[in-house]
Formats: sequence, C-alpha cells, structure tokens
Amino acid sequence: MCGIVAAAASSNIVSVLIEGLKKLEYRGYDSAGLAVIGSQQIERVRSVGRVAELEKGAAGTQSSTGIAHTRWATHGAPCERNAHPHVSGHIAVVHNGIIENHEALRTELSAQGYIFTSDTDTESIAHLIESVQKTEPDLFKAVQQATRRLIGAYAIAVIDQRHPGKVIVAREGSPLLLGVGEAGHYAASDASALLQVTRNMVYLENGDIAELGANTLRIADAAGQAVERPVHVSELSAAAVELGEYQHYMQKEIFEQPQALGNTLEMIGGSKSSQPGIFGADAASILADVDSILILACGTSSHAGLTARYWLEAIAGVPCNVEIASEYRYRVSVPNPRQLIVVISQSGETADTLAALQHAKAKGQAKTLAICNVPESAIVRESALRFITRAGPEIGVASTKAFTTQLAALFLLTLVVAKVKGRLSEADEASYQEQLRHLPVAVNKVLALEPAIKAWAQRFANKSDALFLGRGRHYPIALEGALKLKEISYIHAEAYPAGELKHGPLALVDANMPVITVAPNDELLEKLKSNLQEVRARGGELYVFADGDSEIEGSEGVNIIKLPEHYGQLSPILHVIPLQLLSYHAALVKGTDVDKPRNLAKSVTVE
Ligand code: HGA
Repeated sequence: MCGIVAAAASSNIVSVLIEGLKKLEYRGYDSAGLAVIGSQQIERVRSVGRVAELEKGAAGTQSSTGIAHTRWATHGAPCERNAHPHVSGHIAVVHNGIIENHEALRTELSAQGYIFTSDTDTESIAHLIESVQKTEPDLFKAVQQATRRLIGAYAIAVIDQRHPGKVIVAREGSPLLLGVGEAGHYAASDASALLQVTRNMVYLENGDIAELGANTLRIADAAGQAVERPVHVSELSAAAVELGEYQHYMQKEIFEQPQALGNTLEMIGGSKSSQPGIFGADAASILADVDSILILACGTSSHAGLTARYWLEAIAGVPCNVEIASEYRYRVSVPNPRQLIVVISQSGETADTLAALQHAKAKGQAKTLAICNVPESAIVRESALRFITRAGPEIGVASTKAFTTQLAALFLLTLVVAKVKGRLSEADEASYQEQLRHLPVAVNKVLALEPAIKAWAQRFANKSDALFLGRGRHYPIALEGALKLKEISYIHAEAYPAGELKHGPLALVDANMPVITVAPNDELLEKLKSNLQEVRARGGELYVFADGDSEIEGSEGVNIIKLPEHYGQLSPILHVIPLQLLSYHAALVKGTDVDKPRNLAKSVTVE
C-alpha cells in the first residue's frame, strides 16, 4: 500500500526521501513521487514504476524540506498524472488512505474554480487545504480545519512554499509515525524508512496533527489540544531489512523461519510455556471466563486462524469460529460478551481487521486478543490482550514467516486456554512443549528438501491451473498453498478439503491439472489415499507431500516428497513450508516479480 516519507531538516533531504521510499517499496506500489520546497516554487518529480526511476528524475533536486510517496492506486489508474504529490497553488500533499466524501468535495471545490488534474480522491485534500488557507493562512490550523471535513481514512503530509522549513502531517486510520533525528524531524508510514536517520520514533494517535521543523516538533490531538507523545527507541535492526545473500525477500524469509520460530517461542522456555501471562497481565482472568472464540483476519492470517480452529476445539475443547474481517465488520451478528475475539495481522494495520476489532468492541465484546508482528501497531494498541510474534520485518508481499509464527502463537493460545479450562494433562503439556522447542530443527530439515521441490516447480510452472487438497487441520494449509501460488506465480489455484473432490472439483481434473496434496501421516491419511485414487482414475498428476513414516509410494503420475518427521498436531507448521518453496520456485521459473507481485500490496491499509 501507499508509503509516505517526509522530512524537515537542516540540510538536503532528497536522498533521505528516496532511501526512505526504497525501504517502503515492499509495501507494494505502482508509481512514486516527491515534492520539495524549491528556491522559487514547489519542485515536484513523479514517475510510474520503480523508485529507481524517480531517483533518476530527482537527480540535482535539493531542499531541506520535502514529502515523498509510493502510490498503490485505489482511485484513478496508476499513471504519472495520478501519482502523488498533488499540488494546489503553493501547497503539495501526499496521502495514504481513501477519502470517502471525495466526490462531494470535488464538486464543491470545482464550483470554487479549482481545476482537478487527476482522478484521485487525494487531489481534493490539496485543493481543500488551499481553499481553507484563504481565510486561515496558518498552515497548521488550515490542515486542522481541512481534515475535519474529511470522511474516511488518511495519513497525509503537506508542504507549503510560503512556509519553508515546515511539514504538516496528520493521520486518521492510516499508519504514520514520526522520527526525531539529530538534524531534523521526519515522518513515514513505517519505522524501516527512518532507521537511516534515527531510531527515536513517535507513534501518532488517530486524529493527531503534527508540525515538523528542523529543530521543532509540535503535536495536537483530535480535539486540537497540544499533546506530548512518548518517544520509543525502535529495536528494528537495519540489517533485518537488507536482502543480504538472498535473491529475494521471500526466499530470505522462508529460510528465516527456524530463527523466527525460535525467537517467537524464546520467551516461553520451560514450564512457563502454558502460562496465560504470555498474552498479557489480565489474560488469566479474561480467559477463565471465555466460553467461545471468534478469530477475525484476512488472507494468510485467516488461514492461520482456520488451522487454529482445529487445535482450539480438539485440544482446548472451546468452540471456535473463524471469519473474514471484511465480512464480519459489515454483517449483523449476534454479540457474545463472553467470547474471545482474536484478531490476527502481520502488520497490525490491516484496515479490515482493525475495523472488525473496533466493530466487535462497539458491540460490547471487550475480551480481545491481537496476534501481531508489530508491537506498536494499531491492532495491538486497541486489544486487551496481545501476543507479539517475533518474525522480524517481513518484506515480501507473500507472507511466509509471519504465517508460521502466527501458527506458533495460536498453538500457545490453545495450550493456555486448555490449561485454564483444566483440559491439559501434565504429560500432554510437557510433550507439546518439547515439540515446540524442537520446531526450529524440524523446520530446518524440511527446508533441506528444496532441491526436490524446485524440480517439481519446473514441471508445473507452465500449467495454467492447479488444485490443492488437504484434510482436517491441513485443509487450511492447502488453502495457504493455493494462495501463495496465485499471489506470486499468477497460476490459478484452488484448494479443497479432499472429501469435497467428488462434489464438484473432480470435473476439472485431467492430465493438465496438477493436484498438490498435503498428506501427513495422521488419522485421515487412509481417507486421503482414496481421494488420490479418484484423481489418478481421471488421469490427474499428483504431487504429494507425505511424511517419512507414511506407507505411501510414488508410481506413474504419483510424485511423492516425504517430510522427514511426522509432527502430530503441529504438523501444519511443517507442511506449509514445501508449499511456500513450491510457489517461490514456480514464480522464479515464470519470471514474475516475486517480492512485489502485480496488483498486490504488503500492508493492506485501505479497505
Ligand atoms: N486513494 C489514494 C491513495 C491510495 C492508497 O493509500 N493506497 O494504499 C490514491 O488512489 O491515490
């Protein structure tokens, strides 16, 4: 999604803006632009495509004050005319979010004589601020007044040629944080863009407006009162967002999974592993009274939720439902104050998941838990309980290590709920803990299967469709495998519970349809084998991921890779890894942009 970088400093900031945008590239974008206070007038450079293009166009531009943007189009095609910043008179604006009343504003401002040169909702913000300035020349106050008229979500940064040395930023719904550096003040959509200049970050609240100068910073809250927001020292390591020896972030992140899981499980160690306190100080009392669980999430995170449903009902004996956040937030549902709402999001800024959380709370559901990879994110701040996965920054758009660490967190939740409810025997607890501790080693062994998986990928990368099958707690893993393949290789893929095959999808099976099957050695394997026969009987080519101790052998049309260990309840965490590698290698064969697949964005901060 869109990325914002802004700076007001004592020396030239153009390279800071460009470097910042490069760090935000992972969010996904289609065009980029920047505007700076020039010697005579605002100087603006925009380009379609990569930030590297913008960098060329901005060569020679110098200023100590400026704003920059990577755009992921929501209103108006991705083209230079629609790229941000948008200019009105002396001012320039960049924006992340959606202004829902932009049509009404466009009509009103056009009637005042403003000429719109883009199709974006954002341009109405620029003209609105300019129009307010006719009666309110103070830029800070003008932005304050203008934002009160905006309906929707926004993070904006504004400069005005008549107020050199100042950047005004504001946020409502969309992410924006400030950096307090030695030589200036900065703003960005996430901390990775600002690590080049400072580790001191200030997180803005919804409704906040801030004025950044080289040596000054002031913030007003939604009510217009001056406020101090605490400075956090970011623990993000600059190296964590570098590619290092890898060709792609997705590849790096797949191979970081043993470490990410180790880090996520590190704080648990020993007998404390099933203690409620790992979810927050109030977890014991909140969980004791819980009678059911509702998991709300989008995309890959929803697949983590679907897997956890099998664990929560089988191990903890608590009824669990999983719902797509964008569905839940708009449907009439029956609130249950004793239900635990679990929201899952890598970034913690996913617009639909955040809105679903707020919707649940507004309906009186106060028992909320966030599972998230970003400690300071909105979803974490707004939940009663929290578990921070320690996957480290995930840059590839297709989620990998965030997913497996979410699964680890959800398994811990299962153990804690089971224990609070008196449904976890000491022996089971000890055995699950042992499996968790061993998980990084087990994942490493699965990663070692890469050469065989790569060979498979070469064979079916030229197919246009693929079917994924799984059963039980591995059905969501089949869903995740299909999603990964779609996202980065653009091969159409669908996942079904294997038992559903004969209820429809079998009609699609022929020699051109690879059928990828997640087939661990669990209680459903024999049933699954029958489903595989149904595929073979129709000439379908099977690619089966089994376990080392399974009695299942390869034959004509049946390709088998065996995972070294059979991992019981935690097996979904291992079985998703070959599917990640399969999509990655299929995408490499197809030559797609693995880390930034077309049309997609990383932090989905718009609805
Ligand atoms: N609505 C604006 C900004 C889009 C955005 O925030 N994407 O993440 C536009 O379409 O330009």
